[in-house]
Amino acid sequence: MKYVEQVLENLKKHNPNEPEFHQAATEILTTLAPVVEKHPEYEKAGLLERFIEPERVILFRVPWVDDNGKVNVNKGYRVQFNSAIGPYKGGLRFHPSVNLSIIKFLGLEQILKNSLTGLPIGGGKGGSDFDPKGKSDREVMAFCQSFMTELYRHIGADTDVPAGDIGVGAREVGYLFGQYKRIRDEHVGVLTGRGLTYGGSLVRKEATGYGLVYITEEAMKARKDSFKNKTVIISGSGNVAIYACEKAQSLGAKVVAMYDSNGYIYDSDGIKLDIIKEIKEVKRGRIKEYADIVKGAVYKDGCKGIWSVPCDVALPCATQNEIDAESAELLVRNGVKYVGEGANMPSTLEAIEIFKKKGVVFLPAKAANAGGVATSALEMAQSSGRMFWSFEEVDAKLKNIMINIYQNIDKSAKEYGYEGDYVMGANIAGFVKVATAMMAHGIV
Ligand code: NDP
Ligand code: 2IT
Repeated sequence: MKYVEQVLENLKKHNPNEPEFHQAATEILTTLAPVVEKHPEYEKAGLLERFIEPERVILFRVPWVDDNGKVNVNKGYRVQFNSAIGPYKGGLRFHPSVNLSIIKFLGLEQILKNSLTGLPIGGGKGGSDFDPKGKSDREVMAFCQSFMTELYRHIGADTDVPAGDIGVGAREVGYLFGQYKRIRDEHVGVLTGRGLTYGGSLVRKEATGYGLVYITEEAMKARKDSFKNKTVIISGSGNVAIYACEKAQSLGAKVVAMYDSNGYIYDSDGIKLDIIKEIKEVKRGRIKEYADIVKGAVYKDGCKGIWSVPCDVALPCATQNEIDAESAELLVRNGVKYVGEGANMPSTLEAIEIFKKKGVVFLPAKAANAGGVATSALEMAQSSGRMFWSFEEVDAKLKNIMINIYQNIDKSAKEYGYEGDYVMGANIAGFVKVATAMMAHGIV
């Protein structure tokens, strides 16, 4: 049996009941066969076996008291996956679906994504099955303080630097940072996505969505195309979705549909983003309210229907496996030309196959959504240097990073004989840097 197949089979056997982790590992490992063939020394060094095994997994209890005085207990996770090229870096996700499989898939993806940014950051991910939805600010604070009261001993500005993800935004990062600082008595860049008054970076809030549009624009440019007058659909209506919408609109695109976990809105005139921001960022409300406010807009229950809306560009920005084979077929039939993944692993393996076969330009998550973590690394640089860069400066750096990522994955795909296959390109380009560093470190 070939080396990669053997490693994948062992991974499935020794990590049962982790379907998301299996899925991410399958996508990655199957594309690495040409790399390990070129480098027989990797097999001798057990490189893939070490690459797919987290350096450390931390699981902990998070007790907290709700507004009724009831004691609640959630699970806390931090997977410190790979520190070959820099300190562990990656977000925290608070969502009731969170389990070890999900955190491990996110951590594995993060290693290659962070490598693609070209900046010195390793891969990690964490979170909890805590659901911030419907909780009071005090309850969220109590939870965050309890979470950090365990996590603080495992992280540090040069060790492991968490940030946001689903359910973790400015409010949560603020409470987490406040507790870290109180326990450690250190005002350092131990979390990114911090507020602008206490060490945060301009553009971090916008970075993932903006970066997604910058890289998609670059793929369009290479095809003498642009966002101008394109019809776009964006799933989700959280941090990534909102700023992808903002940038796409500024480039002349018409965004006609968005969703939250209850259902989607369709506005044939183009979505009014200020109304979405008011509902989502200010009121923490439901997207349904948009159709009550905007004449002519419609709301439909259920998320899946969004993929039946005809579009030129689809930007999935909510969660994993939101586009299955059926939705991919529908998108293709309705004429989609570009799919850029803002969320992590939003397309199933079957959906990716369909996009590839039908010639859709497909930009995989680890390249397309790397702008968020890249700007986190810029935040770390500003913290270490005790500096504060202007919006224009950070935005220009972000754009440059996204263009470089596109060129890098395009080049790697061509080099290995898979022109236009950016899944191959991203996995290979991301992996080679990590592998080279791991080889240099010996068997660790
Ligand atoms: P938010 O919590 O801000 O928003 C998440 C959005 O997705 C909400 O609209 C939410 O709806 C929806 N959503 C979440 N889970 C589901 C689900 N199971 N089914 C349907 N809809 C769902 O998160 P972000 O915008 O930060 O993250 C979105 C995606 O982008 C995630 O995959 C994340 O890993 C990825 N990402 C985020 C980065 C960042 O910088 N924040 C960086 C790179 C990737 P509802 O409110 O109803 O739950
Ligand atoms: O998936 C991701 O890249 C993120 N949630 C952002 C991680 C970070 O450290 O900024």
